[in-house]
Amino acid sequence: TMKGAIFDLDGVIVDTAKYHYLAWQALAKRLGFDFTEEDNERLKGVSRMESLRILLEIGGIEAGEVERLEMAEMKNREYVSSISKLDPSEILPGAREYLELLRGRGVKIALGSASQNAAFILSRLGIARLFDAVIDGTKVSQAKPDPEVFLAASEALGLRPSECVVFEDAAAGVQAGKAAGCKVVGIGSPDILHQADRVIAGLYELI
Ligand code: G16
Ligand code: MG
Repeated sequence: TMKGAIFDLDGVIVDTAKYHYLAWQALAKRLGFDFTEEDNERLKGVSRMESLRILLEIGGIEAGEVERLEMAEMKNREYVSSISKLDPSEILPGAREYLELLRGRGVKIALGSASQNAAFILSRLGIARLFDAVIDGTKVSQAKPDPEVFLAASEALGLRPSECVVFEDAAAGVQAGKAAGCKVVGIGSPDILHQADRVIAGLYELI
């Protein structure tokens, strides 16, 4: 039985992908190329610097380390300005209810996100208090599909990975959860998330 639940943020609790997209698109435009919604799919669940690497590859642009850091900084400023307007109405259907249901059952809850803006987003959404631990991009160095974020989250909950269930929308995240030794519920399409133990369309299915 599940003693701990570890939630990815973007695509599971809130759709921040659209704000990431707008910010990456603005950067691409400054650099003189088009960045499509289809291209954006490749950035889901991927860390900021790896996202930038993919974006520059799409645009066929070479840039050194210092320049890359400046670009990532520019994108993040744009992104943070749009997520500053987030409010609880943007919590994905069923997410809050499911978190509350789990708490009522005594299940420990952690966040396992690649984002360095995760704590800010949870507070904007008004759900920070529902998490016993927050493991995010400020605390881990290896990006999903590396299991680090989920190993750290289960440890922070004082549980073994095998006692935890990971909820993930990205293929790399599902892979990371399995590699950590957790059970994984994929959120999205079974075609993409076939490595998950179970796939659902959204957390509303579980309430
Ligand atoms: C999220 C998004 C990614 C984003 C990453 C880093 O991951 O899915 O697109 O690049 O965080 O975000 P930031 O630039 O805010 O550090 P997750 O793990 O919550 O799905
Ligand atoms: Mg995600």
